[in-house]
Amino acid sequence: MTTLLTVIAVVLVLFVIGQILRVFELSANLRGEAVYEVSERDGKTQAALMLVFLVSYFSFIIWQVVKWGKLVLPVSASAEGVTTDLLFTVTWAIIIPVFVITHILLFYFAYKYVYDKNRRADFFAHSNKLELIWTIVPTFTLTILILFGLNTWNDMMTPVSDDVDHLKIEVYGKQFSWSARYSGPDNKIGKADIHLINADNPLGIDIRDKNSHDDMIVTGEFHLPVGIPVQFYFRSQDVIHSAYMPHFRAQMNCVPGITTLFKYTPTITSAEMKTITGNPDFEYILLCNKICGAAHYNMQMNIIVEPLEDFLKWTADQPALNIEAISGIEEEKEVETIEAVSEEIEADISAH
Ligand SMILES: [Cu+2]
Repeated sequence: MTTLLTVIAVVLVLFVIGQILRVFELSANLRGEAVYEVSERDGKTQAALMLVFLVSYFSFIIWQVVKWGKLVLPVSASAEGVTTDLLFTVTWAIIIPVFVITHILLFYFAYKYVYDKNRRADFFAHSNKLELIWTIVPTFTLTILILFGLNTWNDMMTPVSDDVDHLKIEVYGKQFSWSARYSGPDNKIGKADIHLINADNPLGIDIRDKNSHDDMIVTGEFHLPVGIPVQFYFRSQDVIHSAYMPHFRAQMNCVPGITTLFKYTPTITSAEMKTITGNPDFEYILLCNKICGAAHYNMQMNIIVEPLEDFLKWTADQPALNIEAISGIEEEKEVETIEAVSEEIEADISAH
């Protein structure tokens, strides 16, 4: 009902505006004025408005930088993030001057070259020199930026080589929580299968794969040792989530049915970052950065970066994977394989 009343009110307001304009038009006709002709005064007003817009537009931008500038992330807490930040800085250094200069010229020229009946425009059809400049300069700049970006991307995406000491963690997203699975002493994450998911085994871990036996699952928060490369694997149970770790400049989609990955090396411990930011409550965080449903905002997990000794102490305190619970359920569940079904059919046929 409210919607209907609102629609009626809007229609009536539009109708009244239409009628008022019509009255203006008729009265101007009576005075013998040409309503649809742009007068010199109209032109001057528009030209002045261009300058007003230019000033208010830039004032608004400066105000935004001052007002929200404090929300900018602190220094990158990962080695790879430093390159990502540099890529951003270089991009800003190029686009900010271009943005400022083009916008000042755009509105200033609209003001300066307002219609003047005594002025004639130059006829200027083509210039090969200009065409070359505005084709080559952007091509060259963009090629450098793209190559730089690709290089940074490859750096984060190439898996850590097995020759390098590193940690493997699987980040698992589901509506609406995260869990992290550590590979354990063998540094191999065990296989998982969506068909094995149940209340005792929410990650669908396949315990027939021996590599899974020493895996360790944590929720709420997960820890990382400083200075050691971490190879992340991402999975999702239901919809697309996005694992976003802003302080490490890292984000990756978690897609049901496939495993995505990236790596980074944390370089600043949580304690050091508390000093850097001057905030004793500071915590690194993993967020979901994909609107994945009603409680999307709830999908977060703290990340604690600490020296290796503390990390090892923390891992020792974590409960091991509950293989009994997982396997108990597994035995009760009879998996219907194609072979079993065809054997049944064959037995059925021979019985008749
Ligand atoms: Cu999500």
